[in-house]
Amino acid sequence: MLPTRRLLYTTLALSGGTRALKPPTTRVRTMSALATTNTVANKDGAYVRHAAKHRTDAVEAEAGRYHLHVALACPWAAGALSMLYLKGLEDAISLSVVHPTWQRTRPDDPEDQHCGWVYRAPGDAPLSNPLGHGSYDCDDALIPDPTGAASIRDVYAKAGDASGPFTTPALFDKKTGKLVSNESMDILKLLNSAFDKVAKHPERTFYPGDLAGDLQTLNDELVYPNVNNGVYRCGFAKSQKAYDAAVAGLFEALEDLDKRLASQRFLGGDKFSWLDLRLYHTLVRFDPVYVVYFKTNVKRIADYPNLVNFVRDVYQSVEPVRRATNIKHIKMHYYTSHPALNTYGIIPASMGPDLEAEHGRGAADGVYFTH
Ligand SMILES: N[C@@H](CCC(=O)N[C@@H](CS)C(=O)NCC(=O)O)C(=O)O
Repeated sequence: MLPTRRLLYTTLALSGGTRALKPPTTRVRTMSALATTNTVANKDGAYVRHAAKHRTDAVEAEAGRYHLHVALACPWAAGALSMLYLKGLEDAISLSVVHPTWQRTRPDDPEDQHCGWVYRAPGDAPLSNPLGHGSYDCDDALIPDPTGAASIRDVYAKAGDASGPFTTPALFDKKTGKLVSNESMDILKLLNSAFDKVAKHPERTFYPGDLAGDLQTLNDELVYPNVNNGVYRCGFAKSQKAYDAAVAGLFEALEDLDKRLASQRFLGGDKFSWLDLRLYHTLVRFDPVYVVYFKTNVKRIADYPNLVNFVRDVYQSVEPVRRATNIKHIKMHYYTSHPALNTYGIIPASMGPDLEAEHGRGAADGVYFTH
């Protein structure tokens, strides 16, 4: 049987349609050749995340050599940025922050429809969504790329990767001109210990050795597949069946995590680890964005007493993580960057739970493991 769209065009052509009614084959081909992370689904309509192409577990701990490209909206990048702040690496690793609203990255080429992260400076003219709707300002959180790159795609292209996906976080080596890693799990680990010679907080670790196996297992079996990536599997599902499976897994995992966090302050006990960081950055986006945008509406995080207070506790007790949390960028990105999901780029009102409210889980001091 013919696919629906092809059938529609064929029917119009048979009924006296003109050349203008031909399927837009060139445009479709161009878009699929340069995939974004959310355009890929398997034959059952389930969202499939691209594996990161640039990986490493080794760097030279040289101050001033590396640069981190970040989207504050992106949970993976905000995690990496949190780690950079937690370790006190602001003076050793330079940083740039993209505009939250995806744009055409080759606006002068009508054949090239790729949309992705672009750089703008605070005070530049506001941007519209990729269809031209809305007006999204350039605020003080933006940090343009120091080399003048216009987009993350340009950064990758300069480093020899012209095909993407052009994702954040991306750790770039200024000395070799190469992308060191665009996998947040690698970047977290590298920032945690590989730069200790140039870090202000070499004594802090977020990978406690005695809990390594337990945290990794909890991540691999529950937190990453069902929660961190689970919200994306809900939001970018292309079939009801795929969505149903993702949303069931997500809420089973949230029930489980809420129970765990009833008897312990953090996932590894009374101190804050990398896995708490990963969980936090999904949960803090959940009510302001995912409940609406990714249809994760069985419950809100505000309905889980331990999860909502865990988020508040991290926000209030772990100041570097709070510094990497920007709810305005988070909302602006998701609601304005995918015209197929939100044509007019309207940003809903709620900012999510009050992150400053009392959480009753513990004091701000003593939350860090030490090496
Ligand atoms: N495996 C990557 C995934 C990163 C990722 O998916 N980033 C998204 C933003 S949340 C992105 O930059 N997407 C741009 C695109 O797909 O073009 C990681 O965890 O670092």
